[in-house]
Amino acid sequence: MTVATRVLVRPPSLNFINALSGHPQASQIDFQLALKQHTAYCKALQTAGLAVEILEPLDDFPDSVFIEDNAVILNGRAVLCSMKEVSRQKEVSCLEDVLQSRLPVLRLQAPVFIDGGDILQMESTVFVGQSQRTNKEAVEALQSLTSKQVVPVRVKQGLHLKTSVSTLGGKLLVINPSHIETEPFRDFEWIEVDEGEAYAANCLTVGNNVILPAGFPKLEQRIQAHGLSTLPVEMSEFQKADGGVTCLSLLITL
Ligand code: CIR
Repeated sequence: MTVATRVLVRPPSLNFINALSGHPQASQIDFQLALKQHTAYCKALQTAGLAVEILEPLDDFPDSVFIEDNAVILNGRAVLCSMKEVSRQKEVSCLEDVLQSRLPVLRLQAPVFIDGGDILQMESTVFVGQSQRTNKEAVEALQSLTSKQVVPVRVKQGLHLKTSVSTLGGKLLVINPSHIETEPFRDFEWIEVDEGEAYAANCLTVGNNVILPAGFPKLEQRIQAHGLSTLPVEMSEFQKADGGVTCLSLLITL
């Protein structure tokens, strides 16, 4: 399994309070608290062993903190996403230059629509959420770029595939089975999140460390029972903008 050693993050800009969101507390985002939480998140990435590169905040793009959605790193190449949300499309162009100096870059175009939050990469399979943001054309486009099997997964509720499934490494996943189709994961073992802990189904594994939102003790204990270390981070302000821990970083695997 290729392990990421570098990660790109983009701190929230003042405009973050206007992020797209269906969350009932979307209008109550506290920008200063979001900044503080973002800094602590970066520290957790470092603790997990990653070299963290902090990009410039983008004042014009409220959702640009969710950098995971802008690109997919596949086979040592950066695949720039064709994002369905008009307000997010130019985030991708802003990232293009940054990525071009680091690895080969290619860009997907409509009729493909894809957000990085819908892409879950495992050892020999790439799972692609079929969500409000990512279509079947994205499955075909990614299949033409990798020899891994590319498998569509129906997202029944929630924004993205990875809102409801995360890898813990190897063949182990965390899943919220009420929000996504589980049949495509039949060859995997998984921990099911409890009712009330659905938000923690989005967590970020780096080697033996799992970064997860703070306040979900049942899941945390079950992850630890698998011999993994947990790094809880406060995520309240990003949750109000429909984002989770994976959304805040772009892992570079070469
Ligand atoms: C959006 O609606 O696009 C942002 N407010 C949230 C994006 C979260 N990203 C992710 O799950 N990968």
